[in-house]
Amino acid sequence: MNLKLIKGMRIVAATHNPGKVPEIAALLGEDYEILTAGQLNLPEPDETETTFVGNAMLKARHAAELSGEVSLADDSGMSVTALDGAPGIFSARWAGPGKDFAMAMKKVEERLEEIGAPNTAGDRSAWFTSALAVAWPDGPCVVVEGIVKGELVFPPRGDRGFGYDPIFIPEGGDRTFGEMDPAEKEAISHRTRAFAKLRAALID
Ligand code: ITT
Repeated sequence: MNLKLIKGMRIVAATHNPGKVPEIAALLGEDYEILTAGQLNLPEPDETETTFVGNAMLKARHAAELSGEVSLADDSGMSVTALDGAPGIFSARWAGPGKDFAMAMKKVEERLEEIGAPNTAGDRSAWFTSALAVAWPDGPCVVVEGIVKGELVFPPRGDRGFGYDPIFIPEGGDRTFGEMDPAEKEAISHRTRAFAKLRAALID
C-alpha cells in the first residue's frame, strides 16, 4: 500500500469551514485536484473525540469512507493558558450555531476578566493547534500536529483570516493574524507547521 500523496491525485478537503479551504488549498499547492466536502455534499460528522488528533482522524475517515477518495481534515483551535487551555477543541462551538466569532472572542475576553487576568503578556498567552489527518478509503490514516504560540489582544484587530485571528498576535510579532495578508499568516501558522510534517511523511 502506497501511503504517499502523488502529484495529480484527487484529494478531498474534508472541511465545512470556508476559512480553512483557501489555507488548505494554498498548502497543497497546484499539484493536486482539490474537492471540498461542500462540493461533494458530504454531511458534517459530530466531533465526538476529546483531542484535536482524534477529531481530525474522525473527520478524515468520515470523508474518505463517504467519498471513496483520499481525504485531508484539519481539527484546530485556540487555547488560552489562563483559561486552562479553553476553548481548545471547543473553539468552533464557542461561536454557537450562528458561527458568531465576534461573540466567541468577547467570551474569551469576559472569561479572562472574570478570573481577573490583567492585560499582561504572561496572562494573555495562548496558542493555536492544528491537527491534520489524511485518510485513505481503504483504512489507513496519518495524523500530525502543529502549533503556534502567541498572545491575545483586545479589542479584536483586523478583518482578514477567520475565527479568532483578530485577537491573536503570533510570538515575536506586533500584528494580529487578522491584520496579516494570507501569505504572512501562512509563513508561520499552526496549519503550515502541521503541513510541513505531513509533507515530510507523505510527499516525495
Ligand atoms: P470543520 O470541522 O468542518 O473543518 P470547524 O470550523 O468546525 O470546521 P474545527 O472543529 O477544527 O473546525 O474548529 C476550529 C475552530 O478554531 C475554527 O472554527 C476557528 O474558529 C478556530 N481556528 C482554527 N484555526 C484557526 C485559525 O487559523 N485562525 C483563527 N481561528 C482558527
